[in-house]
Amino acid sequence: MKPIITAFENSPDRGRGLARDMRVRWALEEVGQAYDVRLVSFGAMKEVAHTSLNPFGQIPTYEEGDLALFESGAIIFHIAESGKGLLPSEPHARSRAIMWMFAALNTVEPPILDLVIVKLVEGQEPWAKERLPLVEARISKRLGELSTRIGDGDWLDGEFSAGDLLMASVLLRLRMSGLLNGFPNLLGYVARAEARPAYQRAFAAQLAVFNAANAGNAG
Ligand code: GTB
Repeated sequence: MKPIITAFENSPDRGRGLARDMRVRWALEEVGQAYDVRLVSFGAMKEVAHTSLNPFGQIPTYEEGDLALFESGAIIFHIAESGKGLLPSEPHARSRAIMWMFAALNTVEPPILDLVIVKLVEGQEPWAKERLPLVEARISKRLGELSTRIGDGDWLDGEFSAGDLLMASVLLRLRMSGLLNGFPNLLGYVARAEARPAYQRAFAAQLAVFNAANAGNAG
């Protein structure tokens, strides 16, 4: 059955692939699963038709028959369980890949989200300038730890997995900040992830949505 995901009707990231439908699209492309997309506006996200799928009124959601999921990590875990290359079959390697999924979402992503908040949401607060270097230092500490662990490996633990998909998605959010630049192996890691054909297809699909929504707005 073809799943349906939700995505921004007009993404505030301007098609840069930073919204969380991108990681779900990428996972679906990795396992070769065709999907449909239902686009939602910020208003529609808060209406019952959507909050019955995601009580927090956010994208992405995932519907497959009578299964409805929200939370990108849970959706990707579900997709990965289809057994088509996002989770190793050897039990210990599989557990470690799942561990890296949690590490991406629970340990690496939170300070990165703090950076988005301090820059975009709290940017006008009188204390924002003082908070920014503290947040950046916390991110750099995490990046240093991750960089040491990855070393000269291609991926986090052997073959590419759902752990890498989530970790690379999380790190990509940092591109504009320049914070990755001090870690050449993480830059290489992210570049390898972006070069994957499945990533390219997912990126093109979300960009097409943004371009269609904004056709005629140029100039
Ligand atoms: N933990 C949830 C998950 O992983 O699925 C978080 C989902 C989430 O934050 N969804 C955001 C959303 O629906 C979109 S992705 N926001 C609307 C709302 O809360 O009303 C976050 C996002 C938004 C914008 C950019 N951007 O412009 O660069 C990047 C990422």
